[in-house]
Amino acid sequence: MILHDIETSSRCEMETLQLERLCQTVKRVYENVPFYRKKLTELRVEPEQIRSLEDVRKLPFTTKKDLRDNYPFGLLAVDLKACVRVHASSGTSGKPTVVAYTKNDINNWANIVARAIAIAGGEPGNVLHNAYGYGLFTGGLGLHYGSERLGMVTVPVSGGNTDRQVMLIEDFQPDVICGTPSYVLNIAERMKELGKDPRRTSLKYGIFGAEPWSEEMRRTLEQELAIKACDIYGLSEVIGPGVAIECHEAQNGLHIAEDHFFVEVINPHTLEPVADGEEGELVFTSLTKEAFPVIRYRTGDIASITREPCKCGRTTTRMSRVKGRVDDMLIVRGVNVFPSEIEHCLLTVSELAPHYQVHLFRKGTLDVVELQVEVNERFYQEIGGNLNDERIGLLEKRVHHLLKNYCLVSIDVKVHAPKALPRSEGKAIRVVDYRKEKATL
Ligand code: DLL
Repeated sequence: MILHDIETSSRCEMETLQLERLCQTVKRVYENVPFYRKKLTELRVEPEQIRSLEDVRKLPFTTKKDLRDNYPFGLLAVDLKACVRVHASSGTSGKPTVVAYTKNDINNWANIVARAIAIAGGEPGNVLHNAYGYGLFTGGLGLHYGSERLGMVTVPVSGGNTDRQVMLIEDFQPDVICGTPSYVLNIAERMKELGKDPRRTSLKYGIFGAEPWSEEMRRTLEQELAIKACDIYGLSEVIGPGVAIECHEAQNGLHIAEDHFFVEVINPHTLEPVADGEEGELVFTSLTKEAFPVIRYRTGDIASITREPCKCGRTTTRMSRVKGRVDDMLIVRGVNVFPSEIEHCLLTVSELAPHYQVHLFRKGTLDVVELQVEVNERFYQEIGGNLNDERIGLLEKRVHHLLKNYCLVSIDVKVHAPKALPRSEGKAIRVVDYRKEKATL
């Protein structure tokens, strides 16, 4: 369902709107945020010098470190009293990064997410089961307000308490489910444990994001739950969920809400733009935010973009699936590997379950990468629950070779019984790094 004319506007119309909003945003931060005023002054850039979209390249980048250095409210462009909400994203170390919203920001965000849900197949009057966590994380409340704005019956379940999720899906008959792909997979697994068939629920569409997931994981989720699954992307620094989403018609790239966010893709080393279709780091400039505008925010997320029209009729720029974060990338003996590439390989192996973690150890001076993965119930039964069966050793070798061919690195593989690995209730932890702990022993 196309909610707004801007989704099908010509490039010229979209770019005219973007330029007008970019100029307003630069003026806003120059006048109201000392951090940006100082950076622009150092670069000798005045807001009046921004006359075309290419001029965005005259502007400074903003990083997560800048947000931390100005914790909690140093980058606000309005008085805190003019805000009605704050969110934060949990940092891996130290303080979280904090963002704030005015009433208009919340209103715009609800419209952005309503449009996103409609792009992914939701319709007014549908029931939406929202299993994203409610709280400082933007997933729960972000989807919640968008769902209400679209006129859906919104079930604010939040993450966790999986048995209750199963019961509510059975009783409330939702059409759409939202959550991290890893958590929704756990809900499906729990349904089976409880003797229910996850393919026979009322669900038709899934809106999954907040963590990297692969095309194979999409296939698994679609098969397990008999739904159409679309990828939703966003980050709290830019607004939260809704920055981009796949359409259910094509499921081929995520439509960026370009009337609110200007996208660039850069080489993270040279900081120069890369060509359309080439992978690089996504950089966003907000175009309509009042409380917390961001200029050229370096997301750390790796993807590419295309401006080719989509078969759904929308003309907005699309981004590819996010392959991973620059800081989640493993460098194994000089070769770069993302956990999503490991996921891609292991989901093609019929004996394995889609539950895995990558562990990093140090043996002497060498870094060792070990993939922990579960076998599925069927294969476990076949080997009579005996992990010493010679077929396990052969399976580990086979997966090792598969990874070597696809990712070009040597990764040790350790196969476990079903349900041996931790399950997520939100963002899955795919990489556990034991190297620092070992070093301090
Ligand atoms: O994860 C916002 C969100 C909520 C997006 C619900 C989608 C659905 P943060 O907690 O600030 O915000 O984390 C943002 O999560 O920079 C990416 O690394 C990752 N991420 C988000 N969506 C996707 C996705 C929310 N679809 C960080 N695919 C981002 C891959 C994603 N990674």
